[in-house]
Amino acid sequence: MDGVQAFKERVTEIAKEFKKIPKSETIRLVSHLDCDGICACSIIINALNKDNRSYSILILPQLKDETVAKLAEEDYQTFVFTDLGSGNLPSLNRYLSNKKVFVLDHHRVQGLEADFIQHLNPRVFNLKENEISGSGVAYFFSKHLTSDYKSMSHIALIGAIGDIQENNGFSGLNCEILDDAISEKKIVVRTGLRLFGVNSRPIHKLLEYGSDLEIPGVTGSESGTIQFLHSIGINPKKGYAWKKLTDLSDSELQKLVAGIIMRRSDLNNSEDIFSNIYYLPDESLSVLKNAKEFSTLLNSCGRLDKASLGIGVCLGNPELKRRAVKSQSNYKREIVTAMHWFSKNKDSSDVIRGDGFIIMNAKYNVLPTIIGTTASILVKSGDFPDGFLILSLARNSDMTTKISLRIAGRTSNVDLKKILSDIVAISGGEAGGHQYAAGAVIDTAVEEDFILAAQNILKNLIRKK
Ligand SMILES: [Mn+2]
Repeated sequence: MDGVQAFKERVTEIAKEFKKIPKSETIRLVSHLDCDGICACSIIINALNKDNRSYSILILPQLKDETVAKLAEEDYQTFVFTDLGSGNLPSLNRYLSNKKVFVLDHHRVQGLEADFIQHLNPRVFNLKENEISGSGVAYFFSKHLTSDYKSMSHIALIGAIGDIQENNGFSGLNCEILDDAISEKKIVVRTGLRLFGVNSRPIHKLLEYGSDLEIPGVTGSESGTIQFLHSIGINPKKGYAWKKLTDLSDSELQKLVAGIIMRRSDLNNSEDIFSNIYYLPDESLSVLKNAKEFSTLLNSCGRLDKASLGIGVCLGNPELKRRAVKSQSNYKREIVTAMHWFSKNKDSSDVIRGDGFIIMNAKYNVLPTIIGTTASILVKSGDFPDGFLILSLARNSDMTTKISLRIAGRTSNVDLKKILSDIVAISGGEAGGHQYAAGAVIDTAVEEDFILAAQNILKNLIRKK
C-alpha cells in the first residue's frame, strides 16, 4: 500500500475513535501559534461546530513538558493537538495516559507512539515534508466529522503556504486539497510577479519589503527603491497617492519585469520572478484576497499574541477580519520601529561591529518576536557583502533573551545553527533553526557572556575563511 493510501486509512481509524466521544464532553483543543497552527485549529473548530460539539482552545508557541503536565491537571478527558504534539510523545505518554489524546501533526516524530494516543502524522507513512501541513492533516480529519469540510479547503492551503510548502505549485496531498478549493470556488489560481502584499501595498513598499523576491539595491532600501522605479521610467506616484501594482499600465508592468530581471542578473535563478497567485474570490478586504498575504496576516496575528483574531479571520468573521488587518499594521509599524532603532544606534555600544559581522543588542527596544525578521530584512538590504553575519538580541518579558542569526547571500557554506550552538555551549541557552537562519534563547543574565563568546567565535570564523 502506498503512503497516501495508508495515511488516509489511518485518518479513518482515528476519526472512528473520535466519534466514540460523547457529545456532552468538552474537548480541549491545543494548537500551534503560527499560521499553519491557527489554520489547523480553525479547521477543527469548524468541524466541531458542525458536529455540535463544545471545545476550549489553547494556542501555544511551542509545547513544553511543563505545559503537558499542567494540561494533565485540567478536567478535560479528551485532548486534540494540532500542528504540534508529534515531537512530545514521551511527555504525552508520561502525563496524559489516562486521557483520550489525538495528535494531528506533521512535525518530526520524537519518541514512541502509544496505544492511547491517536497519532496522525504523514511522516509515519514516509510522505514528503512539503506534501501536507498541520492544517492539511486537520483538513483530512475534518472530512469525517462534517460534510461541510470543503468550506475550509482554502484555509488548509493557507496553512501550507505559511509553512512554505508552496513552491511553484503544491505537491502530494496538498494538490488534493487544492482540487477541492478550486471546485468549491474558494481559490482561483493565477500567475503573477513573485511579490507579497500584491493587492494591498504601494509598489515601492512591495519592492522594498519584498522578502520573497530579492532585488539587489532595492530590497530593504526605500531610497534605492524609489531610484530604481525612476531609473526604469516608472513614477511611483499617481497624483499625491502612491501607485499600487494594479495601477500600472501594461507597458509599465513590462518595464518593471525587465528592470527586476536586470537587477537580479547576478543572482542564481535571476529570472525566477513569477509565481502562482492563489486568489480568494470570496474575500472582500484586499489584504485577504491573496492567500499569501492571508498567511502573512495570520503569522503576524500569532507574533503579536493575537491568535484568536487569526482564528476569527479563518472562520470568516467580518469584524475580526477588520481588527486583524488593523493589528497587522501595528506589526508593520513594529518592524519599521526596529529598523529605525538600528539606524539610530548603529554607532552606539549596543551595536558591535566586527570584521564581517554585526552583533546588535536591541534589549527592550525591539519586540523579541520580530528580531529575526528585522535581521532578515537587514541582511537583504544590499548594504552588506555576501557571507556577512548579523546576530541580533532582544529581550522577552520573562528574563530571557531571544537571539537570531542571519547571513547575507546564500553562497557561503557556513552553518548558522552550528555557530549558535557553539556560542550557547559557552554561555548557556538553547539553539535551534537551520543552516541559513538560526535562533536561540538565553537567560538575560548571561547576555554579556553570550556576546563575548559570540565575538570570539565569529572572529575566528571570519579569519578562517
Ligand atoms: Mn505546521
